[in-house]
Order: sequence, then structure tokens, then C-alpha cells
Amino acid sequence: MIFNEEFETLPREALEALQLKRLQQVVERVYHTVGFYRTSFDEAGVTPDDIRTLDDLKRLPFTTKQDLKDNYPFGLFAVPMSNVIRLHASSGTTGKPTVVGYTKRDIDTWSTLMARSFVAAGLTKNDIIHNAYGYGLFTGGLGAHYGAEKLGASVIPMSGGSTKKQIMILQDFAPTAICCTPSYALFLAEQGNEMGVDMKSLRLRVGILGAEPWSEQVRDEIEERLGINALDIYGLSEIIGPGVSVECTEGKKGLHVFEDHFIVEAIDPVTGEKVKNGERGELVFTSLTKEAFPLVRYRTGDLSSLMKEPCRCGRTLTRMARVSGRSDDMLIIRGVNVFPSQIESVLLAIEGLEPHYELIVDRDGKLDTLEIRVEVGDHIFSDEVRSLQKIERRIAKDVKDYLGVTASIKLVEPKSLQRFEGKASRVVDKRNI
Ligand code: DLL
Repeated sequence: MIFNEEFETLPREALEALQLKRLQQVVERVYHTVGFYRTSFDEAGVTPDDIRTLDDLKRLPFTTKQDLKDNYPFGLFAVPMSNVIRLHASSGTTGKPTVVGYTKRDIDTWSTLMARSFVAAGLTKNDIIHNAYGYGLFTGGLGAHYGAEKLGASVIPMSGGSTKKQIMILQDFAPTAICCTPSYALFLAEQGNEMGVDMKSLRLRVGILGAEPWSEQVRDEIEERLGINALDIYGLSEIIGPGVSVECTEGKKGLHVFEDHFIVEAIDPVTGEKVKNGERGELVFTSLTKEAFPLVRYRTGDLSSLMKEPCRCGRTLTRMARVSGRSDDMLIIRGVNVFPSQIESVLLAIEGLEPHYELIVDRDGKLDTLEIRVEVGDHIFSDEVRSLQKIERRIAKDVKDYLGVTASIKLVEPKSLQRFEGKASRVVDKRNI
């Protein structure tokens, strides 16, 4: 099923014509309404009239998170505040949050994109959606909420937290779909089991999970433990919130980017040049229809690759591979670049390990050290020391063989590491402290 059949299945030529028209409009508009763009386009020696083809996009300068910080809180808004009906913000690890605004039409666009996402994930108005994304400044809660209402489904506005109560609602209200981060889905599964609830026998059949990187192995675990079809949804506050792209039910091979509203590029993070289709690069988005807070060539820091091949579902939209991490999440351990997601993949390929781990990076004199703490299943933890040591050696060897990094491994008791209601944070980098 497709929510906006016309726009989601446009022949590429028509889609690109629409994108060009909308790009020209947005560039013209920001040039005349946002001082920042006027200056940055002037500095790059480009005017709105120079955008004659989609390829001319590359003449426009990138916008970065630093630009957002420099214009905190509302400096990049392209409409008067009286037209802004909603504000959201995403808090980074340090400093001030990134603030975003929406007009009435923006909220409608966003709700439509979320409704499209739910339909792509196989939902209809007959579904009951348990929404455990946090409500508040975070875009997850309200974004999914408005999308569910737009679709006409029944939404349970749970927000995050109160995990035991969530399990009760999951049993009593019998929702058919759940929205939350993948790490919270795992936590719910674990808590449910502890409470003696058979989580597989719940009525849930679909999870629309995102807001953080997750691996195929974590997908398998969630699907197995909750008995659902777990689909990936991507987005970021700056671009609109959740609903920038989503997986469809056809084979889980990449997330469809809603290209009638956004242009996506993948670039080499160092040179800024476009990478080839299928090659990994940093995602860059241009919003085509946003009124309050349009962004031109916004560098997300998210790493992925783009696929243009048509999908069996009938959507003609470009797909992006699941985000494997952020360029600024990359750990450099003794000169070797590793992403937490790569370590996760190595860990979860080993029998007996749980999808709960922590990476501790430190410096011993001049040398970086990496310690991987990972939980093992109950039955393994009670085994004799020798078999635990054997698993530790296996992990160390696999991490070295696959990723080229030496790590010390510590198997820890089941349920001893932190659990997360929202986005997980599994890396402790002590080197800068
Ligand atoms: O996380 C929006 C969202 C809410 C997406 C609910 C999906 C579901 P921010 O808080 O601004 O917005 O964080 C955006 O989270 O740049 C990525 O690094 C990461 N991210 C979001 N979705 C995914 C995903 C929301 N499916 C940042 N896979 C982005 C990997 C994701 N990373």
C-alpha cells in the first residue's frame, strides 16, 4: 500500500522536474529572507538564477551544524515568528540544542510524511500504534503521533519511561504496532520476560524503529524476542524529524527517501565531492518544501549509501542504506578507524552474547586503549571461568581480525549494563577528560 501513490511512484523524470522547480523556489526564498544564506551564497559567488538544473545544486555551499549554532536559536527561520506554530529541539552531547520551527503547513507536511512511513511499514487506519518515542522537544513523539492521526490509526501516546506500565498497556490495549528506539524495544522485551509476560504472544506485529543506528543482528534479536517485523525509520530534527526516509515491507533493502520533499546527496566527508551510487558517504539533505526552517545542503554527519534501483514496492524513490554511524562517532584507536556499529556486528555474530555492550576508550601513556564490556546470557555466565575466557579470546580475535583493533574484553553479568528509554549511548571516551 502507498499513502500518496502519485508522489511516491512518480517516474524519475517527473520527480526530478518537480525537485528542480521546488529547489529553485526554495533557493530564491532563502536568499531573500535569511541573511545567513544571502551571505553564504554571495561568498560562493552563486545567485538563485544560477540554479538551472539539479546538477547546479553542487554550486551551493553546504550548511553545517556550526551554522545552526552560530544562528541560535531562530536566526535561520525564513518566516516571521508569528507564522511558527511549533518549536522542537535536539540536544547534542554538549552546549546548546539545535532549534527547529514549523509553520502550520510544515506540520501538515511532516504528518503526511509520517503517515506515508506507517503505510510503507504496512500499517492502515485499523492499526493501534503504541508510541513510545519521547514526547517533548524531541521530534520522535509528536512526529509519530501526528502521523498516526493523519493515517487515522488509533494512537497510544505513551512517550518513554514507566516500562512496567508500558508492558501492561501492551497487554491490555493490544496495539498492533510500536514506535520506539531499537534499544528501547530490546529493553521492553527484557522487562516483559522478567515480568513473566510472553512478549511474542502480544498482538504487536510491526515495529517502526529508529532515531539511532542499529545493526541487522539487533533487528533479528528484536524480531525474535517481540515476534514482530522491525522496520527502520530515519530522520533528523533539522530536516523535519522522523519521516525523512523509511523501509518498506519489501525485503528491507534500504530506506525510501521522500524525494518530493527532500533532495539527498552522499558526499565524501573530506573532499565534499559526491560519491558514486552504492558508495558510502555522508548524507546531505536539502529541504524543498519546508517554510519555517528550510535547509540547503545540510551536512548531517550520518554515513550511508544511496541506491537508485527501483524497488518491488513500486516506489520510485531513491533508497538509502541503513545509517551505519555518524562521521563524528568514528573512534580512532591507535590510528585505526572503527565505528561502534562495526563492533556491534562483530559481537552479535558470536553465540551467547547479548545486544548490550559498552565501549570504553582511554589512553595509557601515549597509547589508546579500547575495552569492550559485553553482557552474556544467564546460562553462559554461570559456566566455569574457562569457558568465559574462551569467549573473551574469541571476541578479541574477531575484533582484531575484522576491524584491525586490539581490545581488552570483559564479559559482564546479564542485565548489569545501562538500559535506554531513548537513544542509547554506548561509548565512553575518557581521552578528552
Ligand atoms: O532522532 C528523529 C527521529 C525520531 C528519527 C524517531 C527516527 C525515529 P534527532 O534527535 O535530531 O532526530 O537525531 C537525528 O539521529 O542525524 C542520526 O544520527 C540519528 N538517527 C535517526 N534515525 C536513525 C536511524 C531524530 N534510523 C540523528 N538509523 C540523525 C540511524 C538514526 N541513525
